[in-house]
Amino acid sequence: MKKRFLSTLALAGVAAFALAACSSSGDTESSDGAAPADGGGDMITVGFAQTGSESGWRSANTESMKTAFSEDNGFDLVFNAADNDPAAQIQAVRSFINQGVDAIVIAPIVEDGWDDVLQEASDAGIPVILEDRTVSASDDLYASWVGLDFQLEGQKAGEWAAETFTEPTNMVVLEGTTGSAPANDRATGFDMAIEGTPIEKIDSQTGDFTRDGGKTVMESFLQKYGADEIDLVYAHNDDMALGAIEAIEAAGAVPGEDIMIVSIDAVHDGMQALADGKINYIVECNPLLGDKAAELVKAVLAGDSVEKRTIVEDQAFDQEAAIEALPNRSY
Ligand code: GZL
Ligand code: ZN
Repeated sequence: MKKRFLSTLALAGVAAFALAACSSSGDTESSDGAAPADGGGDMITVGFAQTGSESGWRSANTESMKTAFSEDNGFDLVFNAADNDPAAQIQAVRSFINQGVDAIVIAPIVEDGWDDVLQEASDAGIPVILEDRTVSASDDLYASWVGLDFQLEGQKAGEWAAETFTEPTNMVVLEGTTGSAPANDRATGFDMAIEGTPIEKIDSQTGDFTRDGGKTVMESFLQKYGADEIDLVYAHNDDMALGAIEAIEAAGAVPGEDIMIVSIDAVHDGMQALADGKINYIVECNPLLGDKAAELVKAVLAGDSVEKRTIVEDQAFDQEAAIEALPNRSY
């Protein structure tokens, strides 16, 4: 907030005193002798526009971000969760610009529609860092993105399916939020990996990354085709897979056996279902992006040059690996 504060003071004609006071505190060590968090000793005000709270993954990601953007780390965090509503999320970013925050972090619900508000942030001299999902706007409009390779996640899930299903197979897909980078790219990667295999996608519909969405869509697929006609479910995230498990069991079929399931995220409840044999394979999507995002904000505000893209590594789990990994996972 210091930048905006000073410009206001300058207008009020008390610039000399305020500038001197601020720059001298900027030069001196903080009280405990350690170098101030952001070099200037002042708190960095960050507006964080989160998608909402649609899944277990999102809770872990929000936790990671709030931990990293703490007061102890030199941040004053203004947090907004947009309840999976792209218009509300853009409104939140606009309000951060009007508040004159020092930096803005966004986990963009959908890829498109960001050009105008990102341009407004740029015009206001407020750097934007993207975390998790990304946008289709030009990368001149944001300082950096830290996230995951969603297409590779889809590809890994598809490669498992291609290896596992060598006979004619009917697959249904529970898609993530329509227009989101993970939904788009996980579909692309998976479809490429199963090209030429006997796996046929008989239906595909969005469950919006939520358990309820996954359950409702799976119920409609079971109504439409009957459990016997569905061999495989590809869920773009664990929460929808967990909803699908409920629907499959309610229909009297056995998830992981009669109808096999491949999913993405590797959140705790998904890994538990995998350990229990109700999901057959999960590709991880690492939600712990807070530290890297905070590092990028500090570097950008300090005027350092930063990588435009930072991709965080993912791994994949079968049942045995899930049983082994479960006790040590933090989310
Ligand atoms: C992926 C993230 C997705 C998760 C879902 O990085 O954006 O959104 O896969 C979450 O669980 O809702
Ligand atoms: Zn994309």
